[in-house]
Amino acid sequence: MKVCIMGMGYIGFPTACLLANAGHHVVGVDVNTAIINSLHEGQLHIVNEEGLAALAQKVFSDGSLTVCDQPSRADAFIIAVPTPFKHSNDNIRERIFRPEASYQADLGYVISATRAIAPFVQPGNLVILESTVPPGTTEEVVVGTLREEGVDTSQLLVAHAPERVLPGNLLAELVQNDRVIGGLTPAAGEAAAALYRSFVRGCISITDAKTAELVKLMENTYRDVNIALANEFALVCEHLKVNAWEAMSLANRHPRVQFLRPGPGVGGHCIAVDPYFVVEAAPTLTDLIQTARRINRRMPLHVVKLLHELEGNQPVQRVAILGASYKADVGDDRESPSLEIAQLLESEGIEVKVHDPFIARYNLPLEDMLRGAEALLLLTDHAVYASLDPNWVRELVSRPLLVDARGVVSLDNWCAAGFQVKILGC
Ligand code: SAJ
Repeated sequence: MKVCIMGMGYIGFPTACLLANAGHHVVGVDVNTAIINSLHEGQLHIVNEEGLAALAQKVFSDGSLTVCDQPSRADAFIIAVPTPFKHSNDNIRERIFRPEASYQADLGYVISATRAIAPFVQPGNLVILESTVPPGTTEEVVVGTLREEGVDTSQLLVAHAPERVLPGNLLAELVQNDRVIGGLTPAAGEAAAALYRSFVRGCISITDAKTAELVKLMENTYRDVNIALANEFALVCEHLKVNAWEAMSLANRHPRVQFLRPGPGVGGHCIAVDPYFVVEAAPTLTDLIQTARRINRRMPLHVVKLLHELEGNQPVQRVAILGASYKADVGDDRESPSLEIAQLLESEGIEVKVHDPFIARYNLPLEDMLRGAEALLLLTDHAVYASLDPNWVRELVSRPLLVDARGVVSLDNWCAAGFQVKILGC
């Protein structure tokens, strides 16, 4: 089958490689010509993903995958483009305190990708939306836009096929994870499922499009609410002078309890975004979801408060942040709490340096950014930070203050090296 995939991002590109490897002829399309050019030069724009480089090299060299900036006729079209939310204001405090219902889904990329394929869509083609969207988008926006472009959609097979992959384990999860596929008609669901069965080894469940759209949002909202519960108990434990990490570890020994981990906030373009799509669909029925978002969105303020408690009556002027990425051992700073905390500190006139070994612009020599720092904030639990030698760090900083927002450092070792340490949740 010939497949045209719109969006060569961290979902579209690996999916294109897997479909090509499964015997399809795949054309990958992206409007970002820098991505297309780097792929033509054999350079991947997605790194730290095991097996992806080798798979890409194979499907490019055997010609089963080609990439360009324009769609073309195909038997199946997959739309895998971003669906961020609209930031009405880049003022960090404004963003933290904005009401939940003011966060709207930005479907601009979905609409433009749909318009781009319209001239090439033929009766009988399969059109699949992979992007995470508010319930109803597949029918109202994808089919609606195709109709606006003059396409007779009555003969199309249209479906929604959300992904569940965890960055850092993309290929394995795209192949192994179960998948939910929702068709606007049963035939569309079956046709989409048949296409994904060419590389998915997990169980494929077929339902209708709106159910599949909501299931995806439910999965990520579930995670956001449970992270908020962990964060709220971290605040309670600080108040009661209980070690939250010990308490949650003990609570998790219950066969039906599974606390997630407290942290400096929720980043990434999924968990931090998708719950708002549910709020947008049912603003008066989502008190818990909105409260959880508020709890998680305000964690960066709490980390700044921990720093100010640690500095006492000698305000710090230079802070070093360990970790720009929104989560451990990946290089992605979208909606990252680390960068929000940096903005909050800079708004107080504090000089902030950010280090991250997974993101090129922050991958400066660690000792250079530690030198002279008056306080360290460990905000991303990259494995490399958990193994830092506190005595080596002590030699570099001008004041031994550490806030650990991920509960990963050894309190005894850092205190023995002369640090005053605040651990979130303790
Ligand atoms: N986080 C915590 N505590 C935790 C877990 C996560 O504070 O216990 C924070 C992380 O530090 C990060 C954010 O939440 O800032 C999101 O982290 P994540 O581990 O949920 O990872 P994502 O957003 O990369 O992936 C999620 C996954 N969804 C679920 O686990 C339900 C993934 O399967 C989805 O495919 C992905 O969203 C997506 O694309 O929707």
